[in-house]
Amino acid sequence: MSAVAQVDRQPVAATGLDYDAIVIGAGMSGLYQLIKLRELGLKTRVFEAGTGVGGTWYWNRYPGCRFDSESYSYGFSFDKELLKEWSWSEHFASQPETERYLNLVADKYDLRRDIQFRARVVAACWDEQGRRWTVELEDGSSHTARFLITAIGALSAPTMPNFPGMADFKGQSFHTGMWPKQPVDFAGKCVAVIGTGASGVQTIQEVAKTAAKLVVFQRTPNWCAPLHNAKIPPQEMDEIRARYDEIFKRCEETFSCFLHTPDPRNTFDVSAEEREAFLEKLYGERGFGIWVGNFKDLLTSRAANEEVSRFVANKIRQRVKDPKVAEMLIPKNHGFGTRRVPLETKYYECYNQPNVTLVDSKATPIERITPSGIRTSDAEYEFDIIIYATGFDALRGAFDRIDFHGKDGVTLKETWKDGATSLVGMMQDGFPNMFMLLGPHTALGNIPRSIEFNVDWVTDLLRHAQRTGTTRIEATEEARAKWMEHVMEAAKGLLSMEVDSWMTGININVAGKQTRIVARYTGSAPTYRAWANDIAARGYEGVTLG
Ligand code: NA7
Repeated sequence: MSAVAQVDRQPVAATGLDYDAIVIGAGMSGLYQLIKLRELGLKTRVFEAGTGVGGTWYWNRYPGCRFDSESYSYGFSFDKELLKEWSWSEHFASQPETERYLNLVADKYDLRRDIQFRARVVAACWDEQGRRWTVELEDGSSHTARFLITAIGALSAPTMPNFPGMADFKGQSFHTGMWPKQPVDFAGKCVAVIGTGASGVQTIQEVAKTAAKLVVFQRTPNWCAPLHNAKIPPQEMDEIRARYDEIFKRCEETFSCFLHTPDPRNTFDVSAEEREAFLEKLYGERGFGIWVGNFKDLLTSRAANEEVSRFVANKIRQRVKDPKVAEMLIPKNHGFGTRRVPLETKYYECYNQPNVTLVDSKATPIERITPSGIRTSDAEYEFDIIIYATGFDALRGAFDRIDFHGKDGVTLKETWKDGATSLVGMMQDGFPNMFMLLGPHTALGNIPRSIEFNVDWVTDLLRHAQRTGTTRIEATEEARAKWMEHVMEAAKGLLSMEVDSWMTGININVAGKQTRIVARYTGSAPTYRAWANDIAARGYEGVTLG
């Protein structure tokens, strides 16, 4: 551990600044970045809005929240000792287990002494003359540092709908991404869930177990597929542990860093029988295989996509007893995999239960929240609890909630008024010495794999700055423009780009953000890493060091 990692307000010798580096957020990115900054001997402060570490796994404590990526492909890979010590109890770990895991990491590295909790950052301003950032917290305090690293998450700015009457509801209401710490009891209660994305699906299948009545308000059905979760007995965990090198090597090689990667064949390269058997096999396997391990043209060929969609639609028809309800659950306006595929455990069977009702909230829209429940265009419902599983202002939402002022006082909001841009998702010209972990246009996929890459890349750049006595680092406009050209090129021809989702920036809860955009990098993770590594290998070409 670094000897200079005090949490006091003694200025960093020679610079007069409070810290060498400020990190915003103590989720997986912030924790790992803190560990790496200590290795560089940088005096670092992490500001975290919550009262504990974990980020996504701290805030999303809604019932049923768990991984959709295999647990052993999701944890940190950098610490061999930790890999030996920690046992995952299930192939897809639940939120409480992941939160425990991240707390163990924080304990092991004694990270909390450099983290200030209940510290929401509201503004950050660059001072060109002093080559420093001043970060302002909600409590009015301000803190200076040479470098600013945002570890604020890609899906961390929850969005609420704007139905009239929301404040008048007399029961309890929650957003899945801001779930309270104290358990919520559904037994004997009438519960509404609004939204059927990945969070809604996980919530619904859990709440349906105990609620007296559950009404699901679905605006757009999603294509869901079975998770096939299972416990990991100790002996199997030992076997997994012995394969960690192989597991992480595989994640490094695949398109989105998952254990699954596209099958090299096209959908119609094989006979109808072979195709059916392959899809059947994928549907019976764990995790994202049916989405990211499917025929390689699934997400680019309309005919291929229709064929796989037909297969999954039939599965839904087989699983849901009432044919009318089954049809309501089958997406009609987008093909399989063109939006994030929620993975489920008996989700469709919930709709066979007498206590669960599905409402088509496109056909009969929610008109208002009443003091006792929800009024749609054709009915009035009474509820004890309303759950908003209405998603996030993805990728740039967390940036928009902080007032970033860069060079010449220009704000990040102004800079991104026609859509967010970046150099490899990590830097933006006009904002020197600011680095974004999981910023817009990073490769997402299996997120911790991207986090580790992003943190290592930023750490190497800061190490280079230390060696060369550099105190100012800024992406060039040309390098950023070239990367953005590549981002746009990579998205061409993808069926997902035609569909409304957070991946295309169509999130109708956020005023003024209904323009179709390419929100994330859609090329492969290896291509993404090669691009970023190439910048470093060329002595940080495209980055001005001064
Ligand atoms: P998503 O996937 O964005 O889903 C949000 C859901 O909420 C979706 O079904 C929306 O319907 C629905 N929604 C949003 N606003 C409204 C209003 N105003 N009225 C009715 N329904 C609404 O968010 P999640 O939290 O489930 O998942 C986000 C990511 O987190 C996920 O991709 C994983 O990577 C983890 P719509 O489809 O827009 O019609």
